Amino acid sequence: MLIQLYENMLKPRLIEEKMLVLLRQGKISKWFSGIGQEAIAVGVTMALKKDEYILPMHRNLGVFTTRKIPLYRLFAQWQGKASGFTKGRDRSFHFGTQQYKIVGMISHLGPQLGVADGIAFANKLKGNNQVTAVFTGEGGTSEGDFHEALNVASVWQLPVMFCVENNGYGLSTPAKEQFNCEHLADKGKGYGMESYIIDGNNILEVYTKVSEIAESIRKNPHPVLLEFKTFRIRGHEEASGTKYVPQELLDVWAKKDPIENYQYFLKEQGIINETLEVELKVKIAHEINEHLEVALSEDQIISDVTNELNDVFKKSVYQEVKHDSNSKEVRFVDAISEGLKQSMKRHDDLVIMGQDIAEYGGVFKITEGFVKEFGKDRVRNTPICESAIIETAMGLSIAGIKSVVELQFADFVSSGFNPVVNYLAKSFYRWQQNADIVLRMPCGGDVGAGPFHSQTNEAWFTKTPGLKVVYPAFPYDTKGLLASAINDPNPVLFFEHKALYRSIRQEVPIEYYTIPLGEATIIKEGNDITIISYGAAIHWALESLEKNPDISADVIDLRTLQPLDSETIYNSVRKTGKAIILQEDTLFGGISSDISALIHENCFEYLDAPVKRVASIESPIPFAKQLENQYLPKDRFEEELKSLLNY
Ligand SMILES: Cc1ncc(C[n+]2csc(CCOP(=O)(O)OP(=O)(O)O)c2C)c(N)n1
Ligand SMILES: [Mg+2]
Repeated sequence: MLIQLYENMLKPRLIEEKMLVLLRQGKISKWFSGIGQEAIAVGVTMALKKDEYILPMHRNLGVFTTRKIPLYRLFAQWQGKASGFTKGRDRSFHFGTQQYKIVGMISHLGPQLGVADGIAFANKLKGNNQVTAVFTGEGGTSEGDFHEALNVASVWQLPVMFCVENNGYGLSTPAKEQFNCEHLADKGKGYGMESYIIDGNNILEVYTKVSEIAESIRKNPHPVLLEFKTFRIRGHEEASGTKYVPQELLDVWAKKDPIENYQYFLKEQGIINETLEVELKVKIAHEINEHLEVALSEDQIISDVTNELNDVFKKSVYQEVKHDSNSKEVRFVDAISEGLKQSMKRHDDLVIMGQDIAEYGGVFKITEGFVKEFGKDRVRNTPICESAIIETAMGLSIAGIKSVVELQFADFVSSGFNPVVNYLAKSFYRWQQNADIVLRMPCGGDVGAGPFHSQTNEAWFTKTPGLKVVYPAFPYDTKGLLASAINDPNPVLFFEHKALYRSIRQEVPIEYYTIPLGEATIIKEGNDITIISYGAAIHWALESLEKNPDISADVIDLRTLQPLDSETIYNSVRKTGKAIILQEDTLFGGISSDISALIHENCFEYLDAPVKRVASIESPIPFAKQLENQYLPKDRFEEELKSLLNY
């Protein structure tokens, strides 16, 4: 074991020395050096079992090498080649691998911590006594994600080890400009969490202490905060240098090199000698050269557009479940509640998380009674921390568990925006790890609730590749689409218009059934014009038609915005020659603009008039009734419809 620790530290050091040469030769793009910090990555990885997840950062090469990833695969990854882990789609350490139970970082640093919570939560649910280790630099601890992740881990007593590598700097920012307390470990107390300070340059201390702590977590699941004191000997990345670091500091820490000191110790103890040292170094150098040759001789990746587009979402076969004729009239809100409950029964590990969703039943009472039926493990009240909970959902997915997250109001997704658009959306494309998550988004106006409880913010997401966006308008569709969204292994934002919750009723099958995502419906047929809409606005369009029975219109309810059913739109517009799109969101940059462009590009010869978009005015959504009515396009629509018909 003592020699193994030594060899495992030598390997990343020698690889790095080689990489610095390749960097100068322009053969790799960027390099973040972990020289001087190897004891932490190696010690932690050695203290964990092979099947326990580790979530490393950019200075943790030792995690990857200690888990024995073949070196040519790492080299290929850094050169954007096919034997790497991301098919050339992401660089450096931005990848994960289920095979080696490593979940790599996204550039934003902090989200790793919440994802670790999710994996640890899955382990706790499975009762498998596993510990999860996640890394961050001391700079990353200033991010909100750090606070949220530690808080959730403590409240839920998750078996996770938060490993902070305090290496003195975050890029050029010294630790004293990053946080105002003596030790980061001191923060543990505030979170109600055990914490320890460990000499990060002493491999024996790292390995021994982390092994003990890991064992205690396995026996009794709980989170622990570890602060490893260490130092970043080289620049943030090679190009940025160390000019701003006082020479005295570099000198002091140079004497604390973890490998040199350990080597000295091993020799003094008679555990290794000069011959063995040279032997080990030659063996590793040999391995590096051999694997480098393999990677260098591999061709650069060539892929085509179809191939790239095919990898944005995980493929899944739509599971059609038909319903029988037993139905009853229910409200929109009941359809969601029933649908969710039936999915909870169908997927017996499906977890739902959200604020006040357990005993209280959620602010819209959709999960009322769920705790009683499914228990608190599967129906989780969460602290107020959208980022960490969405990251937790990602971690659950990595561990193979589906989840539904209820945003209390769709408006609040902005507090968890980063993990949605950067983690969930990009994960499958980057390293084939799907995000099996549904985010339920109670949204929309006409409820007199002002700028932060009335937005319909689907356009924030429809433009981000990797996300599916569903936005039903009727109870029947809602129930079937929710079931399919949950079955779908990809991240789905499921918009539920609050104004419809208790105002719209429909006959809805009692049993579980599915409706495919990505298919619009024509809810009314006519010849003179095509009306395209979704959500509450569909009902506004129908009201206008009721008032004007002489208007003969196709009414298309999109139901899903991403993927968009453009064929149904084109077929209708080719028949009617006119199209009007009604959208509740503000006009600029909304999906109606894209639909309009698509119609112009694909149906121009069939058009008898320019396509018309009708939407809310370009202001935040106001509170007072008169202002809100003026903001919404409800009343303007009829006028615009008539004017387009008369064009
Ligand atoms: C959200 C975000 N802000 C800023 C950056 C740029 N950035 C990348 S690494 C880094 C410093 C990180 O410092 P620390 O967490 O101490 O890790 P270290 O590099 O010292 O290991 C910065 C500022 C980023 N990647 N993401
Ligand atoms: Mg740092």
